[in-house]
Amino acid sequence: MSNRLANPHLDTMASDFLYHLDINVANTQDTSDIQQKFGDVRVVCTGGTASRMRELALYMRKVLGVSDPSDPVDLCERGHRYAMYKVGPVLCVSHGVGSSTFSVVLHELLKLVKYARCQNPIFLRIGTCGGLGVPPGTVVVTKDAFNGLLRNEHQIAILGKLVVRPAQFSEDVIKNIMEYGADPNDGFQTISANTMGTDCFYEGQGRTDGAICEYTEKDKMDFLQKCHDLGIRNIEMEASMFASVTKKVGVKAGDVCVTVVNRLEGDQVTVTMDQKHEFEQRPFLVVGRYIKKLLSQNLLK
Ligand code: R2B
Repeated sequence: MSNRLANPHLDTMASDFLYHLDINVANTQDTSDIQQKFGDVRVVCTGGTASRMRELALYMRKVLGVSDPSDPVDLCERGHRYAMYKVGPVLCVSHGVGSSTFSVVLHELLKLVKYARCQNPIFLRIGTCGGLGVPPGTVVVTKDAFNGLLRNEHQIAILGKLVVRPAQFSEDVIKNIMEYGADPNDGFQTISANTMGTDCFYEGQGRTDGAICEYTEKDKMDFLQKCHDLGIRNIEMEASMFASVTKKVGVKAGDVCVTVVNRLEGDQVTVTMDQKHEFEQRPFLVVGRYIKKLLSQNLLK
């Protein structure tokens, strides 16, 4: 990551309040306080809920051999929007549901690591998703991110115009996660495949069980088959935004999600909460091994 983001206006700001994180960069010319607090961060892990990110923080303590009996501290508690935990060089941050809530915290996190002068930090999303032709519990490491129009890009309205940006994740992050994170003895499959990120959980993902539906079951199945033919094996709500923003600013990133339903067999998520919880540990395992290798072998370049 270069020490500049894709925004020349930032260079003219004397201070910068990262509002949703409740972090004040009081002097952008002298960020030594931010550097002291966050300068050692090498990996930023993001995921939907605050409780899952707290659990991930506890898990990362084990992975990194950090012995700390105290309760993890939410560094953004006063912001009341997102939760952030720090375990040595790893940040675990919640992002809510979907691209819109995620993009808010992503912009602020990218500015945070810039002000903190972090060295080539890697951004990861650890999430849940619907699967496409794979059994529930499968972990999918995203290759290309498609939007709801089945294009390998992200679209965003800016100043009244549609701006289209490419949405691919870093090839070496994908390769390293597959090589060091996946283990055939895990008892579940970890695959690398394309992901569709939509702006809506119901109609946007072709579900027939939302409050509105104006298509038939056959229309839905034709669409899902088309997705499958494009190599899409999971559907969530963040991948195309996440891939495009990180690509635009030159930060390496990866998306690792566990499927909770096979959409070729139904729309409703019917796994029990215990099963869902067990599934949610799977990306922890994969990403935990990857991060351990990354930090020990200094793959962060
Ligand atoms: C997967 O799970 C959430 C919706 O239930 C959403 O964040 C996603 O992409």
